[in-house]
Amino acid sequence: MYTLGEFIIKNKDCFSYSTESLLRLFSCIKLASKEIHKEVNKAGLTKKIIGVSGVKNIQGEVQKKVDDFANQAFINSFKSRNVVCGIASEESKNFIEIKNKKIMNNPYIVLIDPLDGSSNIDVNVSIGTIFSVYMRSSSTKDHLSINDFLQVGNRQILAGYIIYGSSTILVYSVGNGVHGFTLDPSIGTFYLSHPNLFFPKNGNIYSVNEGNYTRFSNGIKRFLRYCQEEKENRPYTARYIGSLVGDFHRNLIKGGIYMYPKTVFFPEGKLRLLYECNPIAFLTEQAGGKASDGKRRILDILPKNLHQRTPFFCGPKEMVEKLEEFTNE
Ligand code: AHM
Ligand code: MG
Repeated sequence: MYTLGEFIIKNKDCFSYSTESLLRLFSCIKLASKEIHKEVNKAGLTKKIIGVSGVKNIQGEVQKKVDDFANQAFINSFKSRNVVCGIASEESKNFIEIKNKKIMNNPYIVLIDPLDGSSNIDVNVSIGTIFSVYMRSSSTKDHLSINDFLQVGNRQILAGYIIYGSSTILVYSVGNGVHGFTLDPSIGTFYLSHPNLFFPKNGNIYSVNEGNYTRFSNGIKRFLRYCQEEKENRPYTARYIGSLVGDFHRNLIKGGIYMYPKTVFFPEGKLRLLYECNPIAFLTEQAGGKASDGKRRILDILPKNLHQRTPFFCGPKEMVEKLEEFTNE
């Protein structure tokens, strides 16, 4: 059984950039995720990460203590290792430039949703971290600019997530398939457990917050009726946790489509293009699937601002293409 580090070294030719940098990036990600794993697993016993922090984040949402804890864990971990020159987080208004001459020479920037689906922590349901890495677009001689972060998703060089569920699993891709590693908490090591993840054929799950049904467009409503029809391998089964990482992870393994369309409350969609949709879209495509805003490929959207939202649909190609037939009618 390979550890994550051994797997990276064995597959070093799959990453076009420096293997040492990739190992260092993962050293940051592993450390912060193990800190979160440790806190999440004793969440019922401590008030440290349960409940609200009293602060609102950039989206105007009340920040949970766990959001703040996870944000700090990742920022500290990335700041203290000489590997990224900038960080943008769903929980922070502006990007952070690491102003250390030596570090500014590093070409990598990271975008992160430190704790997605955090409202689930109070009820012991799976939550996750989502991350993606790009090369900065400006010269290492200059200060970072917003354009270093506003890149199209198809320029990601690394994307992944960590799910804190019945076990803690790290799933990533550098553009050469999708691989999952399960944490053995007794020794703090991630071992390869899910090599070459690929959406299975004949997926039959649909995941959407159906409480928003009356606010969906007619195209989405018709697609949902299609999912519920008794024909071929339908009706599909409905599964929705309300935790993107948890819903996506299940759909990737079992075969299903995830949907977060526009609603009256979220006229642009709820999920954030940079922190949530782009990395999940990258993994989706690497696993043989498709990710779309209903009309366009997610990975082709040029972001206009750091916290931009978008409608989001991802899953096995044939399911997303079927949905697009309805949304494009
Ligand atoms: P968050 O980033 O504030 O945690 O919100 C994102 C989460 C996703 O994990 C999940 O898929 C979605 O919001 C659920 O939204 P809803 O409760 O509206 O169904
Ligand atoms: Mg989120």
